[in-house]
Amino acid sequence: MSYKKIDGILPCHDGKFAIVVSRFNSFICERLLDGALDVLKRQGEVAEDHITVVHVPGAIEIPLVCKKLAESGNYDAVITCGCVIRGSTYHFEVVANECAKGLTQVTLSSGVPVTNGVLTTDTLDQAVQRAGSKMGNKGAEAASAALELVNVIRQI
Ligand code: INI
Repeated sequence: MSYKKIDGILPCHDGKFAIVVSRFNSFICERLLDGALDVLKRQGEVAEDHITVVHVPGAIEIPLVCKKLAESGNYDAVITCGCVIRGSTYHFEVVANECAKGLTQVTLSSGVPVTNGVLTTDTLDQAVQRAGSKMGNKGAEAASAALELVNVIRQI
């Protein structure tokens, strides 16, 4: 007996992708965007005219725009790039939790993968480390997950 195996591969020439990027902590978010674009182009082999980049004010606004993009029927996956850094108030928890919850809700309700490239860190240094330095690039990770999911879903 041999089983059917479904594994995501990364190349996705005809896939259409949207990237939602937060302006809050833009110094970090633009590096996450660089990482996401690099993976889409070099590993996904996605043409630039199949990629749409949307900027929003902050992480709280990311899920709504993802929902509009996912429901438009124009994209196979939506990638997010954001950065929430802990301050001295409860606001961090609200922004970080509501954003993550919103992304999951949009994924499940729309059936379009929305991948999470939103950093939630205690310090700016931790964010820098995850935006293209020693701990990788969370935007690149989210783009890679999006490519893989599009290919997995196409095989199901
Ligand atoms: N938005 C972020 O993307 N990151 C943060 O760290 C952050 N903090 O800490 O406040 C943040 N707040 C703004 C929020 O996302 C909304 O844009 C704002 O509340 C307007 O709705």
